[in-house]
Amino acid sequence: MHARTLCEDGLVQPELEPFATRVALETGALEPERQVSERRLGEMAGLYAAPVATSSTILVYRVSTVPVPERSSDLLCCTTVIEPGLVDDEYFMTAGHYHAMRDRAETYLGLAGSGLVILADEAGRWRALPLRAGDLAYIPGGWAHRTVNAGDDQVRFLSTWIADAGHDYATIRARGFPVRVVRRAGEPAVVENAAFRR
Ligand code: M6P
Ligand code: ZN
Repeated sequence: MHARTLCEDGLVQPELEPFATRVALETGALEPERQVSERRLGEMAGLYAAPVATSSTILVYRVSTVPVPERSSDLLCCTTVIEPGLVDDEYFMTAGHYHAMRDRAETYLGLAGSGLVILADEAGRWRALPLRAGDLAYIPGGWAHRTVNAGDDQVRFLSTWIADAGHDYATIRARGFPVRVVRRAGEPAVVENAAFRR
């Protein structure tokens, strides 16, 4: 146990005050909103199969975070809202990452829309999990994760993960995921990613 949290009488001394945050289910916003980041299409050039203008300011997704100390005894929570859209035939998605601390797990709870969580491990195995309202996706340590909006409406979900996990984006930038999610005859299809490097 962490020495700082132990009193002389052996009782755990809480370091943080309990707090409540509202998740506005109809928008995915947090109330109050404290830390919001937006990912625009231009920043995602190279992640989609098709070329993307680095100048594109089209909003792809927004992340609202509940800030807490980034240590193993805390849990980070955020909501993510992915807009519907396509880059050529590839659905809008998050950048995707491994955790810098590879063994750290995460959960996603779907709030709205029709999403897919694509997972990959460093041996090149992959999985796809559904993410619609009420779906809980469990992401064990060692699995990179990317969320795809495979529908026509916003995908909104709540994530919770061990707060010291960190984001490793570089490995995904360099290797990609083994699969992509594309629209075929109006329906989502998971297809091999020709550019994937193990
Ligand atoms: C989820 C969590 C966050 C992540 C966000 C966007 O909410 O996994 O940690 O930041 O999705 O995904 P990415 O960081 O890959 O762009
Ligand atoms: Zn993560």
